[in-house]
Amino acid sequence: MGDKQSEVVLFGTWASSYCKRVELALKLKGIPYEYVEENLSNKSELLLLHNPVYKKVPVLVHKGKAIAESLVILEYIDEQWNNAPKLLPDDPYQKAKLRFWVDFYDKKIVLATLPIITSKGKEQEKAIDDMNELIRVLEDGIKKDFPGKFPFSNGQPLGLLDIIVAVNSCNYEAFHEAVAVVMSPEKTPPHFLAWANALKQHPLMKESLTPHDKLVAKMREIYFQSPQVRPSQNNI
Ligand SMILES: N[C@@H](CCC(=O)N[C@@H](CS)C(=O)NCC(=O)O)C(=O)O
Repeated sequence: MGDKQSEVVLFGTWASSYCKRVELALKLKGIPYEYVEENLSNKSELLLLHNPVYKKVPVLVHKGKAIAESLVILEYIDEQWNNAPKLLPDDPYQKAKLRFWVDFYDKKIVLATLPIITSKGKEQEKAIDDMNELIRVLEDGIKKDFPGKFPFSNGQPLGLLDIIVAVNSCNYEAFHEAVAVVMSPEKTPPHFLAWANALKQHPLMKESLTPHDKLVAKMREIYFQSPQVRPSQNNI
């Protein structure tokens, strides 16, 4: 359980990319924290107390005060510990643009995974094409709004958008093995693919990514629980 003495406590669950976002931001800023692993099928009283509205992880507790929702938490971390590396740019317009693409990634691209894991065959192929089309929109948008910044490469400090993209896209090989090939040189816009690969090589990602086999097992569990995918009695 969360030790009341710790100044920063993160309530999370290991397989959640939303929680990984917060973990990465804390590590990137060098903030010491205590981690509390939640069992989502039996949530702790502390989690329900700290996030009574959504009852979800991640929750960050700083000096006894709770903050919920990963993107809110990331902005809080950047403002509260405003040492380098900065997760958001200082310039208001650049900041607004960055927030726009983070929001697009969160609302469109993350959610586009759902039709892929709840389908198979032709329907799944269509869902994969739709996902790559959204990635193309993101890639074009970033090129336009942040000229010369693409590809965000190895060696550069990670920013908010890198974190958001990294926690999902760096795992693409596990997703391929467990569910289906979504990102490939044939279908995926090249700069985005190069970005995902560069992020995967970042030392922090290497240290923080869930081991491939553990993730494949979890993704398979989720995929085969999906009613559209699970073989029905009639199909056997
Ligand atoms: N919008 C939230 C999403 C968080 C979320 O969906 N958390 C999941 C784990 S990945 C959760 O706690 N689910 C428990 C539940 O829905 O009861 C965020 O960005 O933090």
